[in-house]
Amino acid sequence: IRRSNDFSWTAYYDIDDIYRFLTNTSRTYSKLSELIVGGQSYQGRSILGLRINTPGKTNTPKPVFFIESGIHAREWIAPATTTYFINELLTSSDPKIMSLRDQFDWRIFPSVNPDGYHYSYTVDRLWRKTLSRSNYRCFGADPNRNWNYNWGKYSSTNNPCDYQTYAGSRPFSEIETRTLSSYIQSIDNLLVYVSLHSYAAMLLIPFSDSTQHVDNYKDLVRVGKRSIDYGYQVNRAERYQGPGTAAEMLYKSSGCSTDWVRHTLNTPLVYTYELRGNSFHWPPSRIQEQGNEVTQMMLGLASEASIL
Ligand code: ING
Ligand code: ZN
Repeated sequence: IRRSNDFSWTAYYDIDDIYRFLTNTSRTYSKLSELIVGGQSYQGRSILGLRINTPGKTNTPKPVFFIESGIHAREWIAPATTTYFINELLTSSDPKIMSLRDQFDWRIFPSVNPDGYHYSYTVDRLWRKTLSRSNYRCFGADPNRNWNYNWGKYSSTNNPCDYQTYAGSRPFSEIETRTLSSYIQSIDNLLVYVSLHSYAAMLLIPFSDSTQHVDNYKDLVRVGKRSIDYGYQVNRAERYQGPGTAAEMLYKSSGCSTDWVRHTLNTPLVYTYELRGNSFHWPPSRIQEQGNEVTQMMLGLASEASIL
């Protein structure tokens, strides 16, 4: 049996260890947090997350701050920085962090594609997709092209053998996106939705397939800029670009989680962070550096969102 202090941020861990960290953390901090299930995977794993919803002074429900991380299997820095942030939220004695922690109902999912992550960890480092099988010789679909909004239009293929962006056989063909989306849909009071990817050092806003701006574009940009500012203070290295739509900053794409959330639930603050790096192999000795940066970016977002 492993103890919770076996987990660190100087190495990358396989999915069982990440989920064990969540389970152990929910026990260690049972007054502050609980283990939650956001959905299921093709191979039968539960998509685990942590809810941090400290008791408030009143009974009014707090706004929900949702973090979806690791939807792409090979982007290991995303789950690693997400567990780092969880640990910061629960252990920090910094009054600013504690205050922001207490202002939101946090739902944090470090790895929403657990099968793919395990496959990337053990078999094929650059695997991106899920592991679902049809009667076809190739397997897996891109879980960030599989959501039911403008499905299949841009940066998507209908070829199951495409290593990157096969959109799946139909919208929500993947059990991970289907179950996670219904979990998200069941949340009242969703204020912030964040999706973590790598790598580009960029902050993206909806919609990914359009250069047109959403009605609260100004708020999205102001809050996003604050988040980038907070992150920049940590290392004063590379400043994140943006915020802008994926269509403006990268390429048009559709079927992404963030677009579905924005369109279907009309969630005000929806962001995709492309974390830093120049490959998917960010050195384990430098996880903490980006962990700190992600922590500050989330706190910058939270501080600006809480006065919205
Ligand atoms: N990039 C994202 C991708 O899914 C993205 C970019 C994210 C586009 C969200 C649109 C919306 O292709 C990586 N690196 O995965
Ligand atoms: Zn990605």
